[in-house]
Amino acid sequence: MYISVVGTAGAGKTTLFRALASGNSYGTGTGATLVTIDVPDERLDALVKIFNPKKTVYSRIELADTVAIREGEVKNETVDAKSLEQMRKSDAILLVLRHFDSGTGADPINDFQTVYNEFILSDMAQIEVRLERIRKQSGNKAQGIFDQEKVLLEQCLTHLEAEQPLSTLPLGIEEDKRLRGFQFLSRKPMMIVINCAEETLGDTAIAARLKERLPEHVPVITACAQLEAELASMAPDEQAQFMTGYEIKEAVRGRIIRLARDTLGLISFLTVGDDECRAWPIRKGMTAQDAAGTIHTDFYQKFIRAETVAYDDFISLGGFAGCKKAGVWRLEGKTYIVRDADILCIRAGS
Ligand SMILES: Nc1nc2c(ncn2[C@@H]2O[C@H](COP(=O)(O)OP(=O)(O)OP(=O)(O)O)[C@@H](O)[C@H]2O)c(=O)[nH]1
Ligand SMILES: [Mg+2]
Repeated sequence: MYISVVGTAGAGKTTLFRALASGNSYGTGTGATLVTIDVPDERLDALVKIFNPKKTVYSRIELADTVAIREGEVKNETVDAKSLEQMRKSDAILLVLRHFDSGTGADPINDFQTVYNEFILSDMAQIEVRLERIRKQSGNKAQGIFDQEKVLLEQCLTHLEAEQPLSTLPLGIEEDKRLRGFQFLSRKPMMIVINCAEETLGDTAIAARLKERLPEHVPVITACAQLEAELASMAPDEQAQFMTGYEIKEAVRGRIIRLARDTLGLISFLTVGDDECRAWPIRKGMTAQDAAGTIHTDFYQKFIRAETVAYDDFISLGGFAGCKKAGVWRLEGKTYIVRDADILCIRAGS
């Protein structure tokens, strides 16, 4: 799962990135900075205690800290190239809005609009270039395919011209697939963090005002990135006291990881063994065969059955033998819809 932290200049992107990256090393330099973080998983931890495997693999998030977005720069592609590349290949955008005064006042709504406009204009520019190319191809043998693409892109363009992000354009599965290659920024799921000063941390009014401008599905949270970065750098015993002192109920890292999983509709299935215990992130609604394919493409082709046990059953019944005895150990077929925290063992042909 790729997530880019974006925002206007001095919004607190790097500070939030540091809070999220805590404990994981990352390079510094010009352009985008990348870090890979493990998704904490209590269920995997419990299984590791039971199996004591040689290797434990958590789900991972690849996070990019990007360079500030200034008016006109994304649209004209003069923004830092590495940052733009990261934003485009992201599965989701984490937008940071400054709600602390850094000498020039703070206007999170205006900053939001700046970024949103840039995304919309950038997508429009991309579409116009593509449409121009399609026009030049007219008379080509593959005209039918070009015509279909043209209709779809013109539909997108009309939507964008009405200042609507592509994330709100309802499309069929095939059309959605056709658009994927363009990596349109305004079609990406977005999560917003309003970066507050310590004093404005309890202010809910700004989030409410922002929500009025947003499509319903865009989540907004408030946090103080500076406090969170400090918190993340502390020893665990200091953290509890710090959190009580500042009335932080849960560190922003956990909140954002959960938000990202919800926003992207992700769940995890688990595999266990003496060699490796692992959490595998998949999209909700995936079949057992698709899930098997995420482990190994061969498993998709040669899928026979998935031995399946729910994590809660596994724990409460003391393992596979107990589950078999209780009749909750199952052999599921190709079309079984995998549930969150299913423990799977894929049977595949050779
Ligand atoms: N008061 C306050 N200051 C903050 C907070 N978050 C960041 N800052 C300060 O704001 C300044 C900019 O923070 P950065 O994290 O570098 O912001 P950025 O968005 O990465 O900035 P650019 O990459 O230069 O666009 C730094 O001096 C931070 O210490 C916050 O939550 N509260
Ligand atoms: Mg920065």
